[in-house]
Amino acid sequence: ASRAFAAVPPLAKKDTYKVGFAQTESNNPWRLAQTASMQDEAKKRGWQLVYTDAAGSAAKQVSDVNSMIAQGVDLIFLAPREEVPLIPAIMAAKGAGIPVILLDRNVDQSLAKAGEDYVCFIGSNFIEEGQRVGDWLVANANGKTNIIELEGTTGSSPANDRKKGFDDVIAANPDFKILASQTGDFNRDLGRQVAETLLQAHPEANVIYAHNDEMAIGAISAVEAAGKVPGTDVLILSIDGGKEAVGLVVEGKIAAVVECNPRFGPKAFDTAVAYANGETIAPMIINPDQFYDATNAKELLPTAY
Ligand code: GYE
Repeated sequence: ASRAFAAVPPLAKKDTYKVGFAQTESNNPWRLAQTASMQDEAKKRGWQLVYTDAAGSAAKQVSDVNSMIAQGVDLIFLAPREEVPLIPAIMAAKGAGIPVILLDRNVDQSLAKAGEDYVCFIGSNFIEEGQRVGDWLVANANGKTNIIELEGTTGSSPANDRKKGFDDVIAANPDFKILASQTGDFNRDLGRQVAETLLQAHPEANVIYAHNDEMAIGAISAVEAAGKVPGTDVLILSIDGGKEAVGLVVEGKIAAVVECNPRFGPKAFDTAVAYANGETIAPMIINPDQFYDATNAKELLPTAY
């Protein structure tokens, strides 16, 4: 109830800051690239970075934020694992007078708001990422219309939005059918297991849409284990666009991948400084994302993270 009446705490102007970065997990190249980008930027500016890794637990991430509050950081960068469970952490920081900037994942907009409870969200447009994959499939399917969807972490904004963006495109194209959609928790091995089970249950499947590279790479193993050829029998589509996945596009095993840019450091720190300077901050700051398929993957591979 209090949130409707109090603004986001200000950030004092200082030469250097002590800021927190509450990471959600570090079990994939995307997370490692994001963390490296934040650490490099802190070092470059001479800011102190208090880094925590919630290891895939929203409960641990809440306590990580609470410990940053206790340490008296100036500002908290938070990559909220799920849309709802991190709300109390945002409100606790606000109550303690510490501004929060959300990085890469968003929170439930009916429970907390940019410009009111936290400064802003910086990240990709996940609905658009899903749409771009769907549009590519509709244009390039060549008769492959039977889809298995591997969803990201249940309750996370990228899983919710990548599903919505893609499913809406498919719903508008009645030739295409989503046979099954199940979570693989953004995880390579779980993605492989779920893809194996779903390929057995739906042998007519000829498209797998994975919400991230890790599950797409797991799905390649599942397709091969089923005696099928990725790229020929089953089109595999992904989001993240790390080096390994873009290399697999070059090899023809992944058909197309939308990049989700993990290089947050410069933008995140610039936004904190702009906030301290009293500039108006947009509620959503959207990172630009590349798109890779057979037409450009080889040329762009050196630029992938
Ligand atoms: O796609 C995934 C990671 O939140 C955008 O989380 C991020 C996603 C990214 O673990 O690989």
